[in-house]
Amino acid sequence: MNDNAPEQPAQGLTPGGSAAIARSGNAPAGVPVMDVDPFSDAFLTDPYPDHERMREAGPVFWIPKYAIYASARHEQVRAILNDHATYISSAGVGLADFNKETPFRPRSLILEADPPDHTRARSVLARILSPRTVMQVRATFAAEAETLLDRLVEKARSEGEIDAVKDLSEVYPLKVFPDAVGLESEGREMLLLYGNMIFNAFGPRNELLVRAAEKVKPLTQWIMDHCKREMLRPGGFGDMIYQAADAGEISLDEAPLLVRSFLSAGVDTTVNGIGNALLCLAQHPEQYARLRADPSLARPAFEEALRYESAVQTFFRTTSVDASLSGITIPAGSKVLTFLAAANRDPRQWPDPERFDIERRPSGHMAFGSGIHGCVGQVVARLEGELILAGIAKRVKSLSLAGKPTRRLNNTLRALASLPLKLETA
Ligand code: PQP
Repeated sequence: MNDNAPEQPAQGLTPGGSAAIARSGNAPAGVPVMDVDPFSDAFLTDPYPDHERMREAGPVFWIPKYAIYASARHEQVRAILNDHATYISSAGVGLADFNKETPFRPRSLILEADPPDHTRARSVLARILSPRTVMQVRATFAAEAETLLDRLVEKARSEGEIDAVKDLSEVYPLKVFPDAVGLESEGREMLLLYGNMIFNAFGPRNELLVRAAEKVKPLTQWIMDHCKREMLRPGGFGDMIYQAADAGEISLDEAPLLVRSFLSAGVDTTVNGIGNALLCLAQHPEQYARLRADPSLARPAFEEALRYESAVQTFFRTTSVDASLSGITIPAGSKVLTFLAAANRDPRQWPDPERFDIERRPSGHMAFGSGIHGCVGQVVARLEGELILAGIAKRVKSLSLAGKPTRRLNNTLRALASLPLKLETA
């Protein structure tokens, strides 16, 4: 029996579903069992009480609903992510096991790869997204933040409030990152729908994924068209991938797939990183007051928001061999779910983890992952977060909720649909 088996196959998509049917839900002996569905609406709406139960259950536990191993503690999540030979990515970093079923799209050359394939792709992207290269877009990113925030303050003055999601956290990443990649302006909103689909597809084939996937065909076509060299502004991040192909670092047919990684990963992540940070600050006025008094806290404040409300909540790995973790044997070929966001509030790692404290300097948080797959875009992500928070701190005396924020539930992302804010301006 499998209550996760959908009645109808989702069009053009099979992640999660068939794998869940094939797996047995029998708990392995000696492993704590957690009867949770980390992809249910209730869990995704407020994951934190369940995170605590999971951390307390043990260093590693079993989730019968999906027949997977999982960890919610910092030490084990970090250990898993840092042992890429045992816990591989090439079988997919979602629930679907690529060794048992075909990925719903050609697999990513960086996210869903192991060394040595991963190493080549990674070194190209790491150079393009390095502190050195990103420094060259800083002035442009800063100017765009200023322009947008000036407009926003005007809007807040005339209308009394803003929606920090529709007016800010979606607008800014959708402008600066695709500009840096060298993508045309027309049709960019597609990236939000595509991101929503991609991050849902790391979970099971539940309602969230089926609904996101209904729109997938036209999206996929648009994305693949815009990965072509002639669609990308010369000198942008996208074109730089083709230059790496010219230099023989990757092949010419790998280039569009690496551009696809930019388009998959570069918007919905920072949209929610920024949205979550603004929510944290609105909910903790005393913390906003400290940022307001010292805008140089923008960067550490963004970092603490990543720890406290991690935009990317989970990732899977798959064991390549029988693994042993904190005394528990995980057989080869098992899916292992890492709860990044739960590790980020593990009291074994963080003093007073439930406290949002912008001066904490939470180094070692798992919001960007860890190890060889640790976020290659983190320099860009931090830049965007810092510029928005610093720009707000300069203009806004205080922020407060003007209504109840609403969530956009996603199998992987902690995402907001709306965030009504009142801005008291100078
Ligand atoms: C969190 C790569 C990275 C980035 C891809 C891909 C998709 C998503 C992400 C997740 N990602 N930050 O398709 O290569």
